[in-house]
Amino acid sequence: MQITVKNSILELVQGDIVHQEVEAIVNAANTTLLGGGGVDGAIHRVAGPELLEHCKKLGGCNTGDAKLTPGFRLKARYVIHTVGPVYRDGKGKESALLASCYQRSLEVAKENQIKSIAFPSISTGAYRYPLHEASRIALDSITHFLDEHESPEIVRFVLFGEEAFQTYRQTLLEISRKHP
Ligand code: AR6
Repeated sequence: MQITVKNSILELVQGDIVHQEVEAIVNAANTTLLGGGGVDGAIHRVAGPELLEHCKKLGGCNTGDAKLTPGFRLKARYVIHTVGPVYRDGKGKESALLASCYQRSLEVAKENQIKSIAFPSISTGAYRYPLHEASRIALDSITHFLDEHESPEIVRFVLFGEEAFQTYRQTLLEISRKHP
């Protein structure tokens, strides 16, 4: 499924982010940037040990921020590492921090003239953000950014599994009424 926002395409696919042929893939990392499970583990496994060596020099990353590295052995030329919030009860800064992950990743992409980018569903695995709420924040942040900046040309969400895909699909259908 895809929608057009200004000059960009926002699309949803079900699959594994490490196989995406885009210029940059986004990693759902932690503040150390030294690897972990989930998407982070999968990306490091395919990128190879050079990625960890490179990340060690970055001095970590704050929650809600994003940092760029090469993709090493990945098909993607770059990895943009962002750190999502750990979900507690939704009453704190979780939603602002999650929105910031998408915004900062897209800013980093723009600064580096990246034309195509793939995102995983940040914070909805080990960090336990409820999928439906997270999908709304993710897709709202991205459509807002594309509306204002008209870059990158392609933003792809890569959802791992049927439930995540269907949840994002439903949310994108709701949003697409605002971007016919
Ligand atoms: N491709 C696409 N999506 C994936 C993949 C994949 N290969 N693998 C998992 N997902 P998570 P978080 C989905 O836990 O919640 C790590 O240890 C998964 O189903 O990867 O932000 C880090 O080092 C879920 O919907 O990231 C941090 O410590 C979504 O990606 C912590 O986990 C995010 O799940 C970050 O937790």
